Amino acid sequence: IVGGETTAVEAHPWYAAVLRQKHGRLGLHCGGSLISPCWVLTAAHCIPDGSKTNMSAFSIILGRNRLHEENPAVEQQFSVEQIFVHEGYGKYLEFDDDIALMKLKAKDGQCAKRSNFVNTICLPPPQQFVPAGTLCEIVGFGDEKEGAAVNPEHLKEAQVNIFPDDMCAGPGFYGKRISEKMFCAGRLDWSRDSCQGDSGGPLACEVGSRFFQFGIVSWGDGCARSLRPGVYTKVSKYNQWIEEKTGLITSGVL
Ligand code: 4AZ
Repeated sequence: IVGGETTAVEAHPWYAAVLRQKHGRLGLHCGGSLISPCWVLTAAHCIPDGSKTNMSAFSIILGRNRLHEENPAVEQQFSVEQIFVHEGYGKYLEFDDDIALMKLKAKDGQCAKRSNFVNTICLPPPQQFVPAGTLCEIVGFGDEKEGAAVNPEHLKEAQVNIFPDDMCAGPGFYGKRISEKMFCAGRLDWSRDSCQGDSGGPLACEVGSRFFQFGIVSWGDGCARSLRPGVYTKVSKYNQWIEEKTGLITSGVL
């Protein structure tokens, strides 16, 4: 997260740190969000080799405030037993359908347990979206500036505005690289953005004192560059896909 501030996971208890073993070391790979006790939503581009990925390389940590400090009293760690990567990911357009699901492996019959540090986020009803200009939050342990060598030790959040679709897909912005299933968010002073390591994490907006996940951190040209806002997967285009894969239903109202 570029700009913004250090936060506590208690304020975003649905945030999931997606770690992956690489060259023998377990490190931050992506973000994700807890949408039900056993399911984490993330980005397709967070799953190397798609459905053929080595699931045992992943580790999901819920309730973590510091990247390199275990806190067994409050955090809950899981391995992954199933992964679904969207069938359309990158098929016709780079980063289109950038959405994936990871199923947590239950420990003595249970996955995530609700606490002050761990809770689920609501999915928006099908096709529902927030008006352009709405201020929403992004959260993660990703880079604090483009090309940073190290991740922040403390979880960060930033508030970003939803941009009008015609602006995001307009000349001078991303043009034809934006599909109907993506949206942009950022600040008009380009001071706050998601960045490498935040991918897969949630963009959440408060509607009637509940947080709904409207976006998944997907891509962008660099981080916090002018005229280059962060691009997010539009979650409310995928209710049916999520239901198909998980059996969860999200037909409520905001
Ligand atoms: C990345 O490399 C990445 N500014 C994530 C988000 C953005 C750009 C790049 C958006 O994972």
